[in-house]
Amino acid sequence: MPNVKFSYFPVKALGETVRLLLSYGGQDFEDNRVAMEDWPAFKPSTPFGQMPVLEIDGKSYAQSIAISRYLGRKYGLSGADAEEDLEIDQNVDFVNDIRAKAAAVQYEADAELKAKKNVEFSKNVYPALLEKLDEIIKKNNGHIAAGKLTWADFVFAGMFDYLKMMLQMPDLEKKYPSFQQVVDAVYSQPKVQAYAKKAPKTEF
Ligand SMILES: N[C@@H](CCC(=O)N[C@@H](CS)C(=O)NCC(=O)O)C(=O)O
Repeated sequence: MPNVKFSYFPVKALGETVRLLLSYGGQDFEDNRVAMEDWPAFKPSTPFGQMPVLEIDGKSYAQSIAISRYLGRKYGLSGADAEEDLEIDQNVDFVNDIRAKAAAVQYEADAELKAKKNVEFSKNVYPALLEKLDEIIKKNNGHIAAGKLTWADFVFAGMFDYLKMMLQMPDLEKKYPSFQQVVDAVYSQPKVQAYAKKAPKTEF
């Protein structure tokens, strides 16, 4: 078994998917939760000056989606063929687009503009995107793509709390029960469950 160390801030956000996938794969790993005050010293040693970073036998890899795709392939969570892989990538990109749109609003520095954008996006942007995602999940029997459990479900489940925070929609799963179905499909996996039980509890 390779020696694996995973580094990310002490939150779920863009890192939890990798922790969930490593757990699903039965891979022992050092869960290196880097405190904000330790980040400046660690940053220059990372591939792109950002986390998450996955270190395998001393070699560091970055980019959360690329790492997730790699782990998905490794643990049998990819598509059955190139077209299913394309569908998985497509729907992961769509989920990520929703997150990025919401993040752009939440990270807006001007408080007045942020409040304005929040109202505007909640009314005119988010509903259509979330309804489309709901439709996709329903069509895929409670999964993000390919009608089965894939690494795309792990991407969604891992970032779900973060997504809710970014969208400012704490009860998102009540409006879209299909979203909870995806989360449950991942967290009901015995090794993921074992990880979640012992992992530090974080808000997002
Ligand atoms: N595209 C990258 C984005 C990574 C990213 O935005 N990381 C943030 C935390 S979520 C970070 O490292 N911020 C600290 C910094 O940029 O100094 C990925 O998906 O891994």
